[in-house]
Amino acid sequence: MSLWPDRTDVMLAEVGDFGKRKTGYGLAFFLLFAWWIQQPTTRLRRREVKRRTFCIQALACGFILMMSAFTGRAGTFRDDFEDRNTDGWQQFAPPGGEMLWKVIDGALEIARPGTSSTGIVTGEAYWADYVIEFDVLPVEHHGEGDIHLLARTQGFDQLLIFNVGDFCEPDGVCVHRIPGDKIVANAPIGALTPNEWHHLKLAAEGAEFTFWVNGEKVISYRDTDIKEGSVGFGVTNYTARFDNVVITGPDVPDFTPPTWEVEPRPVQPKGKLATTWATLKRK
Ligand SMILES: [Ca+2]
Ligand SMILES: [Ca+2]
Repeated sequence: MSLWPDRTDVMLAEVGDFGKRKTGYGLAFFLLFAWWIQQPTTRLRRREVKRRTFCIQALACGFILMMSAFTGRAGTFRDDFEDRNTDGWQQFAPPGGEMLWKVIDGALEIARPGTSSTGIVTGEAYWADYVIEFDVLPVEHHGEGDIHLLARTQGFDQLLIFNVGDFCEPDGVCVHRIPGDKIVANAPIGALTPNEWHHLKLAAEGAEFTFWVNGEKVISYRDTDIKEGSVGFGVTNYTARFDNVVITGPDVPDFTPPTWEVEPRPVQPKGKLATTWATLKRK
């Protein structure tokens, strides 16, 4: 199932699909040309056949080089939500029902008090390697909960949740792995300070996952089994705003909204994170 709807952000899907169509047409044309050029005619001499075969080999090398360059090119998807819609995004949890995520003042806002999570994702199930980063503003902390970054998501059967909050034990970052439903890594950096913008970033490269909070690398996690899936974010027991999403990767289509501002939003300096984690043990 594609997450890209046929509306404003249809350009995203178009860019990706166009690339695949172009590749298919190029391959078909090349094979047809290779077949045609080697067809012997009554006037064709042995030397001419040799010359044409050499041409075919040279063209094949060029085509392979072109294809490897094309398929190895990483795309970049950006969303600043200034167009006031959630096109290209799909609410991941809770499934079905009312859309909880709303664009307010050019940012994606979610209000989710209580212990039930919600998430929103973008991309495709076959996306493997990518880097995602975004700004997040915890507006209200309703109780024990987290801001989530969701990676390699295949519905509820598989996902890695990089939590930042005070649900982790101790407070800070913890990685929740599904399947298994267990915490597989943590970093006691404290919860995010409310009402300040923060910057979260994750790199998923093969089996290696690296997670940064406000520019500081806080988690390196290795997982050889969770290989593909869409990407996004979510909250539990928070009201929060998300903005300035940037995703890069080999499968990611290029899209930058015309309203995109290159200047990153300032984040709080290191050291202002909550520091109560060291003494808290709740379980
Ligand atoms: Ca914005
Ligand atoms: Ca949009």
